[in-house]
Amino acid sequence: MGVTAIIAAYNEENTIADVITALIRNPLISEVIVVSDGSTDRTVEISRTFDGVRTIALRENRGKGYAMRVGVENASHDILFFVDGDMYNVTDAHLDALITPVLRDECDMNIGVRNRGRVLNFLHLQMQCGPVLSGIRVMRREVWETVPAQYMERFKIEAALNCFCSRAGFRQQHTVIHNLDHVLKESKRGLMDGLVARWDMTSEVFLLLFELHVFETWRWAAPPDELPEAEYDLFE
Ligand SMILES: Nc1nc2c(ncn2[C@@H]2O[C@H](COP(=O)(O)OP(=O)(O)OP(=O)(O)O)[C@@H](O)[C@H]2O)c(=O)[nH]1
Ligand SMILES: [Mg+2]
Repeated sequence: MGVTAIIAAYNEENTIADVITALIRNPLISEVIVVSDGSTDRTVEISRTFDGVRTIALRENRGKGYAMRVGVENASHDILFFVDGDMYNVTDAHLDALITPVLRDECDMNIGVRNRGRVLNFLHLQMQCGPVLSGIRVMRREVWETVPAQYMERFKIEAALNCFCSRAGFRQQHTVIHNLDHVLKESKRGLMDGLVARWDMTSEVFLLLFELHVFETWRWAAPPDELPEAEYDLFE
């Protein structure tokens, strides 16, 4: 089974080339798709310089989950590997540790969790203190398809994947990844804009967790299940 790597990227001109380079040289990955979510920097230009990488340029910023959905619609393979565009120090060892458990059918979704030290890892993963929201994850297409369209939105998508993957009885695994770094919002956008973006992301996820795990049990009406068509340019 082939693996499609999908990078949903918003203004990642500083790191996207290194991420793409790591992905295209990995023999387990058959296809790389970059979905630029209305980026206003050189993300699309840089991505287009790589042979064999499909670059999808959404004309406006639609949010991470939406960009991932467009990536999946254009993916040729049934194992989907979502990768953040702001990582650095990505090695084959990282990629193999994430992909191999799904290829070997040891799980249906493998979530890459950045190492935070033994105590915090234990609290986070074994004691389940707080949701595992990492965007670096590999899954079978069937897992992706468990998520209703209205949750393929902005930063809701990771919490929604966790929830609907479990509800459908698919197997989730966590793999701790060492020495994989990423750029924080505050350094990408500046302190104030970064803090505002962090607040938006955190409150969105918190409200979604409330909705999925508390409110949904007694909600009287389901929201619409359709998202509007995306407008984009495809370069390959
Ligand atoms: N498609 C899309 N992707 C986004 C958007 N905002 C961020 N991303 C991407 O999502 C990934 C993670 O984004 P970050 O904002 O760094 O979020 P994070 O890494 O969870 O949080 P930090 O701890 O602040 O770094 C990167 O690949 C971003 O390019 C957006 O509006 N649309
Ligand atoms: Mg980041």
